[in-house]
Amino acid sequence: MPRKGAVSAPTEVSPVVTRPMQRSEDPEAAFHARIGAENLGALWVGRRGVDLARPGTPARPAVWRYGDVRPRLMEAGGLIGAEDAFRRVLVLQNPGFGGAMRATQTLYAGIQIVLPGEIAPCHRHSQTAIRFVIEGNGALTTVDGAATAMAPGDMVVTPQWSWHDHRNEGGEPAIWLDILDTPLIDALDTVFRETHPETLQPLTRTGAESGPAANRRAGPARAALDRLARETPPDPCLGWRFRYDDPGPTMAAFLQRLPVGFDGAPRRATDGAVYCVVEGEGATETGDGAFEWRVKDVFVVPGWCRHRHVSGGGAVLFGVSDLAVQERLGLWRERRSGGGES
Ligand code: GTQ
Repeated sequence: MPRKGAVSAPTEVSPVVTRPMQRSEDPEAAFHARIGAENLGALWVGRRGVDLARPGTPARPAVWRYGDVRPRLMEAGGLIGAEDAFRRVLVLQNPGFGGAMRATQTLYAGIQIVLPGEIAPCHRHSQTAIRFVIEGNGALTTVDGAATAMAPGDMVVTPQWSWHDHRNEGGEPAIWLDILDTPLIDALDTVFRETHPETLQPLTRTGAESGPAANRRAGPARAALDRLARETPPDPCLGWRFRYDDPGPTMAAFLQRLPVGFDGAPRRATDGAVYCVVEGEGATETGDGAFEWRVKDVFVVPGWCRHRHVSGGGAVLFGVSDLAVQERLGLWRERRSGGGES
């Protein structure tokens, strides 16, 4: 950090003052100590050595392998019921945040399990949630009075402040990826949360069979992606990328297809993303190392992290990032590069 003696406060003047000149030997240090006590800090010292030219999230590229996580989910299922846990979720904690519940700078991610017959009780909060179903048929989520079936590959959105509960009426565990904008909403100090008086809210309307909600189903989303793949050439960095219709004010969601033999070009963008592998396998290379992924694995590419994807047999990825809020604020940037770290 800063140079010698600039920041650390000198110890209080000793009762036996034998060298009265000691303090004034470093008047700058004395100044910083004095103003620190007055809740003031010198910008030119605090910023010394800090790279202000580009973003620098502590988030690291990271992968959670489903083969490792699933047994832990089943263990959790034996330890506590969904209703007692309220949400029985294993949180994907990015190693860059020292155990905090953050996957990226602005996004929370977790994997939730609801066993047959179980209920995750009704509540609402000011965060938006996007869920992507990984396995199990027979779960339902009710959002503001309308029940929606959850099948593998479906995306379900819980808009901010809408009542929601989940239940599993099928015969197999239901497991899905939850992505919430919690760290962002937390940074704004606007988190509110309320528990519904009933475990399950009353059903007051039928779910939407058309419009955005219908297009978030596995089949229609995949059909839209395949249409894109038939009609347009693949992007050198992204392959084909279908963007879901408006999943709320902060997050964007994608279904992305990497063609067979994909050897992606490097790219970085300011939106940090969480991906779930829907089909196939491949690898992602970053300046912080490379990792392989396969079906149902979840991985994170932090904001402004230069990376590229490769996939021999082709792959389909589901992705969520904070792109929507960055666009709204006019902050989003991307760079596609041959080289040069900047
Ligand atoms: O299902 O409502 O993973 O409120 C974290 C917070 C899931 C949910 C999470 C939540 C939920």
